[in-house]
Amino acid sequence: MSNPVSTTLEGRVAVIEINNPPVNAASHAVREGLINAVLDADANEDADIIVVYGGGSTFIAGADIKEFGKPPQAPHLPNLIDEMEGISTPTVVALHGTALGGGLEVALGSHYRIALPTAKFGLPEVNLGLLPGAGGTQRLPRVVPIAKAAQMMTTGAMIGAQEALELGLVDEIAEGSDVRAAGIAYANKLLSEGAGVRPTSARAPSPVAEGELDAIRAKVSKAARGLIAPLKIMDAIEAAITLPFADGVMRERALFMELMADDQRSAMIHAFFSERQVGKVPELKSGTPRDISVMGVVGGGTMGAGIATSALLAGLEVTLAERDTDAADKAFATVVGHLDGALKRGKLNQKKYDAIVGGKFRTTTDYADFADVDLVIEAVFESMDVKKDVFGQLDKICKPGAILASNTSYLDIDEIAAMTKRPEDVIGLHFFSPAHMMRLLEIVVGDKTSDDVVASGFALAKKMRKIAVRSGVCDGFIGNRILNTYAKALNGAVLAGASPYDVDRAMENFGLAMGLFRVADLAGLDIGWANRKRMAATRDPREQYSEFHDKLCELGRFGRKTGRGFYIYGADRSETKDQEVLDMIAAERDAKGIAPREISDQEIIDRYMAAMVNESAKVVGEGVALRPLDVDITLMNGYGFPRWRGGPLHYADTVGIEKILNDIKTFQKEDDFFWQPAPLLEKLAAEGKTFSDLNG
Ligand code: T1G
Repeated sequence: MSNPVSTTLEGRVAVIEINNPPVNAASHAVREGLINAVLDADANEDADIIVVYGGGSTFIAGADIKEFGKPPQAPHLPNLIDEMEGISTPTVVALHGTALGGGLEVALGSHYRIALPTAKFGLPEVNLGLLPGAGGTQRLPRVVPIAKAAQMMTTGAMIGAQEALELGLVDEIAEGSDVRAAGIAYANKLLSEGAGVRPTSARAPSPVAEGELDAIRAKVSKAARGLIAPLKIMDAIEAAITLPFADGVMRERALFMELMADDQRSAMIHAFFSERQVGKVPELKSGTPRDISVMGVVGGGTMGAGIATSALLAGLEVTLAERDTDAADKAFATVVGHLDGALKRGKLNQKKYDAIVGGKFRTTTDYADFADVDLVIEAVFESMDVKKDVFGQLDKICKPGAILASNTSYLDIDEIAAMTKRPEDVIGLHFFSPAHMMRLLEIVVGDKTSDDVVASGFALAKKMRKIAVRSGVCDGFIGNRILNTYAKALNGAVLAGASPYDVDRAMENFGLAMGLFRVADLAGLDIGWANRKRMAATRDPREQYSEFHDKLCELGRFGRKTGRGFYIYGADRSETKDQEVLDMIAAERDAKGIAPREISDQEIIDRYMAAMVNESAKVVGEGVALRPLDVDITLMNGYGFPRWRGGPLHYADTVGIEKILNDIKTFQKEDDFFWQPAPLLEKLAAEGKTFSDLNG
């Protein structure tokens, strides 16, 4: 492999360029090339100062994640940075793009830092279940305030150049966009000022007030919810404050190796690469995306308004239709409310806001206004008849080549497409609520959907900054089909003896933000009720159906929105368990002759995971999902499955497919109809293979 690092001499300045596209990851070749270039420049009598910068679009965006889990090769990044910091020639890093992880650590090991105005900085190792392992936990607290260092490392959030300057993380912000020229100019300025070496490690850590670290640690551990890296980061920061630099670095190394060996690391790296892999679908090779700059939205309810907002934030023009003017005005106000929030959060600037509210966003009560849109998406009531009627009308109105999309979360896209003369232009775009916040988008491909239309869906998702997952057609697609299945398994656990509150506790201790019954109350129990009614006619009589959900709905208890569901919701935002729910369940057990028994939290999780993995294996086996990673991404980004477990199928590989299969066979004894092992699961077990073998 050619050396990705090159050096040129500009006057008295040795200019070192790193070129390892696409993100200048600090691979072995980069590390080797960089340390040699720096030591050569230090020894070069013609060079009085050294500039290091990244070729292409960014400075080093971190260690090469693809090398993790493999035998580490010297030079190691921590040693490279220590050597770089310790030389006698002043070094400058010129920063643009994203200086992340090991990249920011290289910058912190340099004596001076200059940045372009658009540069971004971060230590996102925590998002990989790791901590900054090349001195970052020891050097950052010597440059920025402790609270900021902790916030940057425990959240992985990036900061911009202006904030970095104010914090002292960078010394200067250059004008223009030529990072190489900026670096050289700044180096010459430093030379003219007689600037010398300035090792960060020689600085004292930023001051910390009495009790400040404990207060930060308490906040961090509350937010961690089972992820261990943030707590290890706090241990490393404590070392930075209490130990000499060299000892602090040793402590960092030990903590880093602990995390490297932990399952959470491989789970989160699986999530990182899967999020980039999931968008690689066959239709992108054969299909050509159509330009989508004008969108129509049918329905201004929660989903319609959220979709419109997300499209507007992505720069599209949007026309939203409602049945009458009142409803249209209400939808307009809802969308503007979302935009106000985006303005406050800095996700939208005033100029763009004014352009949107001033005309890029319109409402109507006349479908004829969709005649020229590039794509129209319906988000109307979840009924096949209503959707068929809408698509029949859109088919007559929309221009040739317009894409007709449905936001249905369950219904048969092929049946909807059959209502039009252009089924090849029909696709499912299943957004998740709130659609302007949730990143997941299921792109549902019908039998006749053309490759161009699929490619257009993925291109639109990228524009809307969504993580798009390709799904085939089945009831509930990937996510809701799997949700329905593990919900049935957990309802079964309730009838067998657990309470809904036991189930929620077990799931939240497992790492979910909310358990099944809390989520149901938040989403509204009437949604599930409508779906169960829809399925009633085709429900198999062998299914052990739990009735307590329906009983609650018949009492008008739909959860938070009615102040009562599985929990009672007080005006003071309090939430309490409801004895009436427990009585209702006990009555159903009596009626069905079920003697309740003790169900441990572990058994609840075993049932939850066995049902989820089994149904996921069916979804992959049937080709509804392209790969196991598609299921993992769907459940992590749409159903709150903990990222540090890597998704249900990564989890299954971690605990062993045998274990899952044995659990299914155990539960099968009490319900042979529900617990049918998926053929793919049995095949993988028989062949000693894993789901990751199918991810390609
Ligand atoms: N290593 C290897 N490959 C990487 C990579 C990395 N650090 N970063 C990105 N890629 C690949 C990615 O898989 C994709 O590949 C392509 O580059 C483009 O990425 C010791 C331990 C930089 C903001 O966590 O956040 O340093 O799919 O699609 O949207 O302390 O990539 O094309 O084959 O995401 O423009 C810390 C991770 C590492 C940053 C660019 N660094 N990267 O976003 O492009 S740990 C990170 C990102 C570390 C040290 C430790 C983003 C980006 P492919 P992309 P993008």
